[in-house]
Amino acid sequence: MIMLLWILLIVLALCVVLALFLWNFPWILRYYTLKIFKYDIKLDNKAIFISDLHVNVNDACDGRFLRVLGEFIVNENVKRLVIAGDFVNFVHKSISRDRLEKMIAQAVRTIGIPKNYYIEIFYVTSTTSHDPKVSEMINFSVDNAEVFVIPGALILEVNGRTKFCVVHGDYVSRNGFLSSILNRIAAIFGRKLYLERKLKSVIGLDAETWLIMGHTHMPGVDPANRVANCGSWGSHFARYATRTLILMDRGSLKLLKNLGNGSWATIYKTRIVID
Ligand SMILES: [Mn+2]
Repeated sequence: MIMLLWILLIVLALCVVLALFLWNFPWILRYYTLKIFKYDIKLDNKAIFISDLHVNVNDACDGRFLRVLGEFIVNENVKRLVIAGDFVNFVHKSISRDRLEKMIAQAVRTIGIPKNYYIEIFYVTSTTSHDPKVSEMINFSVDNAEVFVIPGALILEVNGRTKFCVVHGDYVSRNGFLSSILNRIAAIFGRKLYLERKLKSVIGLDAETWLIMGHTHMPGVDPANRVANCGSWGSHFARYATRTLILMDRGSLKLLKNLGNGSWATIYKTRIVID
């Protein structure tokens, strides 16, 4: 009898582990899919890719250090900012259009974008993480900034050619902490940016397209596999802010790190081919 109880307990535990496993990796059962939005952009301007800002939208005093972003954007004259999810610290639930606009306006001001500065902000939301839940592309202005809230994935076609797919990254592994552990373990075995590469194949992107994500809070660029991670600006359990961003400037892709005192270091630079 006790033996049977043990067997039942073990079977139950295995079922729970299997359920959590399938829950964490949505692409296995595809119990939901990523929506993909495409934009055709010209490459006469620079673009910044950034993620995991985790702006505390309920706390007006928080996030002052994020103003270095606004300064950098103005100094570099960047007119396109692409945010790969976790822009705000919120919960993944539906909110009214009015509340969404107010929340994003607060976040845009927190990162120090001047009110008179024109910029297009593409905010790609996560599908399960800290971003509010939206079901379709939403467009509105915050001061002089044009904001596009895009749920799921954004493909930026540069000069009519597909070049960048921007996504938060939770679709490949929902739990952010577990994702960072998985990428660390994979890196030990020589497979850097493993989840980025996995997601690229899950989405079915061609080898030429760059996949840019966040989520793991671990920055990196792999030009051979054309995947990159923006890092993070918010501290989380066992994961500290890397204060990094990716700057696309015509023929190059740079991973930059903010060192404080207004200075930035180039951690990585690679050439990209844009026809
Ligand atoms: Mn995050």
